[in-house]
Amino acid sequence: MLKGIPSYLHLSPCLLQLASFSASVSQSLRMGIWVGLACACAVIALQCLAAPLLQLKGENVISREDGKTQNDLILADKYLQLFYSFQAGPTSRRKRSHPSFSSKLKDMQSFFRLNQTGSLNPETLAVMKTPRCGVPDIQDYVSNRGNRWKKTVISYRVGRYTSDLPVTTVDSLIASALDVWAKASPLRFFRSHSQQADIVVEFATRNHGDSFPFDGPRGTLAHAFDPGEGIGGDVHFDDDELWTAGSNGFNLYLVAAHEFGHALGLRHSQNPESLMYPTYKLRKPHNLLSSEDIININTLYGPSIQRPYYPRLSWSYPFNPWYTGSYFPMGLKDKCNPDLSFDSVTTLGDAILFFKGRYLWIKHNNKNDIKEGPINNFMPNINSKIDAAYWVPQRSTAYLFSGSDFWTVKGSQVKGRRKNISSLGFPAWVERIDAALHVHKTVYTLFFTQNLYWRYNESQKVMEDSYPRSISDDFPGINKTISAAVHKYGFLHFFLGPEVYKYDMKLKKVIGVSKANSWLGC
Ligand code: RSS
Ligand code: CA
Ligand code: ZN
Ligand code: ZN
Repeated sequence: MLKGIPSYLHLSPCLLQLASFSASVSQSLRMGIWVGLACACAVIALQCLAAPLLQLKGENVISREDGKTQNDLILADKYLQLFYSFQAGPTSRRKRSHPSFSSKLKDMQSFFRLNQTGSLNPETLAVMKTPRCGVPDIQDYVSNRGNRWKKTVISYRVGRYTSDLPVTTVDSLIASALDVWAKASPLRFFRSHSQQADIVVEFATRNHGDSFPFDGPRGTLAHAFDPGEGIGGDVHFDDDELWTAGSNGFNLYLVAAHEFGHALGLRHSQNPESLMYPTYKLRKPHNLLSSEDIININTLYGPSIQRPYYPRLSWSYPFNPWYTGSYFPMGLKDKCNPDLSFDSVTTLGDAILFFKGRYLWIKHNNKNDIKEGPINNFMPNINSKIDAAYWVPQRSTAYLFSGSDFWTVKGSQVKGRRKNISSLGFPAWVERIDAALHVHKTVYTLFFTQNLYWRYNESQKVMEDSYPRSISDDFPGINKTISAAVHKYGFLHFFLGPEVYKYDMKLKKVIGVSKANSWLGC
């Protein structure tokens, strides 16, 4: 895989040698001879981008009986080499009727929905002479997938903005464009607030430091680099275009969604209905992806995970109260299973609640007895597994999360209807919360989702701007998915499966590990 070449110019080494098409074609035509194409790939790729308008202007020097000029034939030859992986021998020794020339010509005709004659007719030549960017069609057609990220949680940030749109509009169009792919795949995107990010988005004009200058208004609108280190995955928009959120210019959401396809490793499609089609087309904002786009992203990353259910440490007979057929207390033996883990843990007044499946244990601080039973024995409206829970003492209110919804509980009364977590400021790609805790004596609630955490300000009721952040960066020693979390006795307690990590916020380190079931007196 060639790194650092925008994905839409992902050329095979052979094609790279020919990527100086525009320059070398006109030169070779002028000279009337085949020009050696042994330049270094980077230089050639740069030339390709520097002259992306591949307008195949022959000088029609040598006429031939069949009406085509020698120039047309050289043009066709080079066009097929550049865009259709045509392996050429020296022109003088190769017959134009050679099957591979004809079959590559058919490929090209098929891509442009021309009659597949395999011969260089005027319609085919006209298409070859149409201005276009250096997008190799057939390579995309044969394999629309390239390199891939070796992870599913991908960070992004916007570097330089355009002045065409307010910053907040750009942010939201970029987030929506990423969401197009998040919905169709297991990929999740989060905005990085540090310099480091997998996908860096920038608006730039002409020469902008990556050897692939933009071409001014129109022509190429943007480019993106294949997944990879450094510039890999980055997306650049030509700021000489007029960027809009509507149709009065180029729609940033549509172009960004296409570019993010490249940044995830997708190539062009020949289907005009596909988002990965190589030319700009106004589309309805919903269901941007064709079934081909979806198949291609799924082939790279697997199918989408809608409202995933990750069994953390599943209960097995006889420990699962639902398997026992009994709604009633399981007895000391069961809750003292060393493999016991909780879905969520929260304080509530002077009690601690432990949720597992649809079961609940309630332990009062100064009492040894533990109340237990199905959650709806205690909160009749709730019949679901609780993924995360926290309590805000100032309001004497608990919040219980299940999938992308949450309930507000005062006392044991469920208040109002279940709400969606988007009302707390979570973006659509967060589909469930692993754990939550309220840091007592502050206004902050921390939410944990996979390897990220978020900070919510309970007093202003806003999710703080510089979040999500990485859990392992800010809580050294907490490197696994958090099953449950609680702030108690002045410490944070992270339940990672059957273990509990006691975390000192001042020392910023784990100061002890114990068994989850020790909290139930085992
Ligand atoms: C990409 O594949 O990542 C880039 C692609 C893009 O910019 N395509 C050009 C495009 O559609 N431009 C529209 C404006 C010019 C129209 C004239 C004919 N023409 C991103 C898109 C798919 C969102 C391709 C193109 C069309 C082009 C060109 C390029 C003339 C150079 C010159
Ligand atoms: Ca342009
Ligand atoms: Zn660039
Ligand atoms: Zn493209």
